[in-house]
Amino acid sequence: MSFFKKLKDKFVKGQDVEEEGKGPAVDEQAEEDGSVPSDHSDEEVSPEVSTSLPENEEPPMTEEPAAEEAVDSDVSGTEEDDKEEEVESEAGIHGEDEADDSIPAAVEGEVQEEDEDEKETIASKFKKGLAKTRNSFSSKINDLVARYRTVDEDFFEELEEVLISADVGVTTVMEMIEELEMEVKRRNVQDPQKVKEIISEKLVDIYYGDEDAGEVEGLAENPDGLTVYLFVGVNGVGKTTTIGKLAHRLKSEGKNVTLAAGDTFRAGAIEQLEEWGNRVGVNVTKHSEGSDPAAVVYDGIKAAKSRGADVLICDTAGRLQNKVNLMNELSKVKRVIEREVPGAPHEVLLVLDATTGQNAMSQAKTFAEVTDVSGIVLSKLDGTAKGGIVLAIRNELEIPVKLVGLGEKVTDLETFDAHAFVYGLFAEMIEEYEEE
Ligand SMILES: Nc1nc2c(ncn2[C@@H]2O[C@H](COP(=O)(O)OP(=O)(O)OP(=O)(O)O)[C@@H](O)[C@H]2O)c(=O)[nH]1
Ligand SMILES: [Mg+2]
Repeated sequence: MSFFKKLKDKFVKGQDVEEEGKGPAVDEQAEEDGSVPSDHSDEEVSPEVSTSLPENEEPPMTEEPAAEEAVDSDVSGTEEDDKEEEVESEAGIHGEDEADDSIPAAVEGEVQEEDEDEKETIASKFKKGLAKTRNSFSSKINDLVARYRTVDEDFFEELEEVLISADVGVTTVMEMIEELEMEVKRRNVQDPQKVKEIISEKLVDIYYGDEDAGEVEGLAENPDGLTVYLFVGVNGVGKTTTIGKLAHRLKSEGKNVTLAAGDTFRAGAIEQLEEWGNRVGVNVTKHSEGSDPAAVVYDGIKAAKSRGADVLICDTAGRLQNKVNLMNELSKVKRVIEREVPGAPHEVLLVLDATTGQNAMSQAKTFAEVTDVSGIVLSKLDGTAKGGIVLAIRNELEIPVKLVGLGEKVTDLETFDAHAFVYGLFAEMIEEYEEE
């Protein structure tokens, strides 16, 4: 069966195709959901990225933006007094019912509204989330195949450029072009139009590599007890937001979820996670700013166990003064988790911001050096025209992309599915596909 036909059968059947037309443009959508708790509205992410993990040990000790960032924090007054408490502190553990009851009506309404969207299919979410990439990538591909009569060397050279411009990554592109050339020869394809389909097929192959194709990799779980997920990544990439989204998703699957506010470093970070906790109605364990994250996580585990929680998700700081500090902090947190819950953490999820392109690749390499990363969360795929980074990450780092952020709404988090991804890239072509 043709590959487009396969994708069409899988993703288009039963789907309301016209919905694309009415779907809001990505930017409008972001504005519409501006209510997402965030401290980054005016923060520039990429320039900081390189300074946040310097190779040497010299801490640059740059600005700690406490003053600007903690604007809406009302906790600051009590922080000083709480600072001493550290490990034994129970102050951070909310009362059992507090979280669920304390959702303001407005917020609850918002989540309900978004539950409607949850009925969206995976296909339509990838399609919407990848609109920017698709618009740029597909039009380049279409333009390319329209200009060539036969598939020759120049064609492949231009295709190479198109793929690289989508951030697929040079190594991955080379590999892919080589395979494409072979495939085109093998199938004796002359018509550039037909190459589109082979390209889409190869994109999936590249993602899965030599492994059995088609397996969507979900998050690992603890079959007999508490599952612990640890989130890591530099500041501003979307850790806290993703934790909120994941908590919402797990909760709607019927799981009892609790969060630990392990980012005690950045001003306002604890409140941001709390806001998410309130919003999705899950418990948050916290200490005061500046306290020991390992102690927070320890208390989080205690709280999770005593509440009979199924999943504990731990937030961590994105910006420490240097790599050694980061390494020490993460390994301490991890040691506590390992000691308290055998077999945990079940996932160490590194969040990367898709809009930072190749910078995300170097962050991944750095984090892989300081801790065992079990999976990648690629956030903000909706915000880039260079969604090809997914393939580069998987192919060049050999770390699976487990989740992708496709927008700012609480429901805009999806398990990564390479087929749905490729469908998102070629949606119109696949929908219009008719077998000859
Ligand atoms: N468009 C879009 N925006 C996202 C997505 N995920 C996160 N964001 C936005 O990215 C910004 C930063 O997100 P945070 O969750 O605060 O990032 P963080 O990694 O926790 O940052 P630190 O706490 O400073 O380490 C926020 O404005 C989020 O709304 C996504 O998938 N799509
Ligand atoms: Mg955060």
